[in-house]
Amino acid sequence: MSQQVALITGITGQDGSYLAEFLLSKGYDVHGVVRRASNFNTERIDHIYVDPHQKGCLHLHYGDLTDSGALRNMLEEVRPTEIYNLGAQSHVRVSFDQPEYTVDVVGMGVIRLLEAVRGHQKHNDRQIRLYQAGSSEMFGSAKPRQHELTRFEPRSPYACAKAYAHYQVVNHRESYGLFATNGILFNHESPRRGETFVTRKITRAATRIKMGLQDKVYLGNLDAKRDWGFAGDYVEAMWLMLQQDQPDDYVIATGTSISIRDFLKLVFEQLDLDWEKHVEIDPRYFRPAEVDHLEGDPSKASRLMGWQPKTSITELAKMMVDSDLRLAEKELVLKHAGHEDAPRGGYR
Ligand code: NDP
Ligand code: GDR
Repeated sequence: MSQQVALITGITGQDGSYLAEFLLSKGYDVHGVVRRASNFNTERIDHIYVDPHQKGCLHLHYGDLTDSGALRNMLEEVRPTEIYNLGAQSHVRVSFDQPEYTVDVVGMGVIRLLEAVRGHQKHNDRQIRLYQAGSSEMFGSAKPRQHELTRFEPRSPYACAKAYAHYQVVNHRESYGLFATNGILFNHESPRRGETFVTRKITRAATRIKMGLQDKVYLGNLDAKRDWGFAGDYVEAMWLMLQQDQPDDYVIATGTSISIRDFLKLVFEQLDLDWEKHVEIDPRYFRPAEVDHLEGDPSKASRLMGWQPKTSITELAKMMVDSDLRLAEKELVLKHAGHEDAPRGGYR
């Protein structure tokens, strides 16, 4: 088989980093799109960029989902066999503050990419398979358990933009025969999760509290329920979707859900702490519209691709707590050496 070449948008994010590791381990030539930033933003992939022992190769290119010319040029240069579109302004709460920008990247970004793929295929007589990172947020207020045929009832600018992207992918598949697949992934977390998402915010705070580095954590709605899996398990599902004979849409989830309050208990108990002594509610973290309960039915993915989640919520919480404990320990050493960090920003 000829060399598989993957192009990943959002490679610097949580999922991008796990997916890049996974594809490199399978011998892929991996290319990633990186945004220009005034600080280094490749922390999550630096270990694979410098490691010369990986089987494949990792290459980075400047680009952005708002820049269609750059996307088209990249396809000509990289000539990928598979594209994984993970790039996004992915924070639901922030999408209420930046609706236009979010829709531009999350919604319009996908049509820019689809059109670039369509043009490339037409002029080069070669096929590119495309994975689109869809989200359980598209289900919004639809009743659990949600599956591939559940109607979308989005509740945020982010979710509306993801739903738009979903239908564009279906439309390009049906109109032009593109191999374009939607993964509808429920929440997935890891030690690399961004610190402003609720699970990581909690494990980061609880471990810092354990080390005496802070005393309180301020949160919003504790009643919402989510179906949380491990990002490492979910990137394998992305890859499997592009190995099928036909493009399709798949829900990826664990099939169980718990509330934010239950996750708090789970984490604080692992550290022998009483969460109620350390958690305060700050209305700034409430959303104009909330998604109350997401719980997915992954039976199609299991039946057709043999995919199963491997990590329980307790194992996931432990993995995140262990990793954040090590971070907090490092912070403590620095603090004792007189290098105290600035207070963590309240906007998080
Ligand atoms: P992250 O927020 O961790 O990563 C997002 C990535 O997108 C980063 O690499 C970011 O770059 C990049 N990005 C942001 N804006 C642009 C842009 N304008 N052009 C190109 N790239 C951009 O997200 P996750 O890794 O958690 O999620 C990956 C994808 O899956 C996203 O599309 C998300 O919406 C979706 N998703 C995530 C779920 C989850 O639970 N994690 C569940 C369902 C869907 P930078 O590092 O420079 O900011
Ligand atoms: P979500 O994840 O919105 O599901 O989107 P997030 O962790 O931000 O929120 C989950 C739930 O926790 C509640 N919550 C808080 N959330 C944050 N961020 N901060 C808080 O302080 C806080 N307190 C309570 C929220 O109200 C919400 O109900 C994630 C993202 O990765 C999306 O990109 C992805 O599409 C979906 O998961 C599936």
